[in-house]
Amino acid sequence: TRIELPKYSLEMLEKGPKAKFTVCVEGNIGSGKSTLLEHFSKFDDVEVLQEPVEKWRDVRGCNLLDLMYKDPCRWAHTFQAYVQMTMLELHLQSTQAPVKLIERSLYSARYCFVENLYKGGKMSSAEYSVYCEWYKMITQHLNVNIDLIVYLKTDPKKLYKRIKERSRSEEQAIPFQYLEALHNLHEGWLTEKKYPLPAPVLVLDANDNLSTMYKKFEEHTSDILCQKL
Ligand code: DCP
Repeated sequence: TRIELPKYSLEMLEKGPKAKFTVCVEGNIGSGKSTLLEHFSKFDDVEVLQEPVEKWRDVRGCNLLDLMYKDPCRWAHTFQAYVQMTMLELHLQSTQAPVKLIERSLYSARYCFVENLYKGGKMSSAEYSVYCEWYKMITQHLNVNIDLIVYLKTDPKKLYKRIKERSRSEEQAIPFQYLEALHNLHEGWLTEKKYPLPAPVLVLDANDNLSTMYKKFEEHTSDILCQKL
């Protein structure tokens, strides 16, 4: 007997032929991922899936994002375990449009954030190993394929300023060194190929102001949407 799955079909869960062109937008905290998503959401053939930050801020009343920043040694693993689950939901979510545009991915959580927390002593070896075993199981057996990564590369000094300006309360105590370490890990993963890369990478310099960034998005529309429009 086949087990009935509540939300995902077996075809979606198993690695199978890809139906969609899936693009993930990556970049450090405050690099402008949401701006890019908002820009491309106006195209009919694109379905945008935003990172579930609001879920992380309210898990049955608990603000896990806040707990993670306030006491990372206690909460980093719990937080990243939940991020992994909610990101998997985005990877598996079925969409109608030919292009599926996702904010971040399981991969940046693994190779940038978790790596940083572990190297910085905020996750124990046991916690890191449990996280990595889940990651391995998910990426080996479920359909988390992506076709393109758009990397918004930004100077961490700029990001530090932007984060202060947007004043998301949980992020106000983020030290500059944290952004610098995350920047180096994004670079290591996306440009220096120190970790496995699931797709080709389009690098966009994201240091510019908003109007210049919108122009860049327009110039790169066909690259980002695989000329499907
Ligand atoms: N975060 C984390 N671990 C992850 C993913 C995110 O600790 N695996 C944290 C970092 C930020 C918050 O969650 O405090 C949101 O992170 P993002 O950089 O993904 O999103 P932003 O909203 O900062 O993106 P942007 O400003 O580029 O639109």
